[in-house]
Amino acid sequence: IEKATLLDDKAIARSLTRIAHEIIEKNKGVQDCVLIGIKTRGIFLAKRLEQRIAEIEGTNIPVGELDITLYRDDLTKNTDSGEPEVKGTDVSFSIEDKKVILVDDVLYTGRTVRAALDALVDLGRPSQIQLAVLVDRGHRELPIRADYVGKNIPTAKNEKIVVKLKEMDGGEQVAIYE
Ligand code: 3GP
Ligand code: 5GP
Ligand code: MG
Repeated sequence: IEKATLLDDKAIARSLTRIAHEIIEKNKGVQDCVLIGIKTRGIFLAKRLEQRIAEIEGTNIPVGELDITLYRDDLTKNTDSGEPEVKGTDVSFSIEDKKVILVDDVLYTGRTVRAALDALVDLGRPSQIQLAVLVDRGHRELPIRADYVGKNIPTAKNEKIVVKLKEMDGGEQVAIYE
């Protein structure tokens, strides 16, 4: 049951524009920065951030992809059991001594990001790893936090944040469901 729309298309666009500015500000430009999107929607968000950064700074930075899924396919039961597994990486550039900015749609327990950190360390030695998410819904189970957050959305564990992006969902919306 949909309870509320939390971000519409304009709000998503504004959040991403702000995060792009924050990335540039925090890193004093985007020298040595690379973006790596996590599986489906994080990849589209990473590509959008790259476009905005290019518009603002006039610099194109590399964008890579990580595919991380849960071992157990029981998301419909709203269980948090099952550990995330890195299924694939598509990073066609060196991350050695780079500032890697991980991008995901929703940050929840932090286990997906933990798996992503493992995969990155296997690829090389970045000088820094930062994290950008469109939504932080709380309930962390690991000491992981995001450097850039589109919107903090306090949730109950039985609630679900649905993120729709035009690239794959034919619409733009962040909504909360019960
Ligand atoms: P994404 O690939 O765009 O991140 O994990 C597969 C999909 O299921 C995710 O899409 C995500 O949007 C959705 N999803 C919804 N609730 C959950 C959840 O509690 N855990 C996980 N891992 N995914 C969820
Ligand atoms: P975590 O590993 O932090 O528990 O969860 C992060 C990953 O699970 C993200 O990649 C995200 O896709 C997915 N996820 C967790 N909770 C939600 C949610 O409520 N909504 C959506 N859309 N994705 C979620
Ligand atoms: Mg995701």
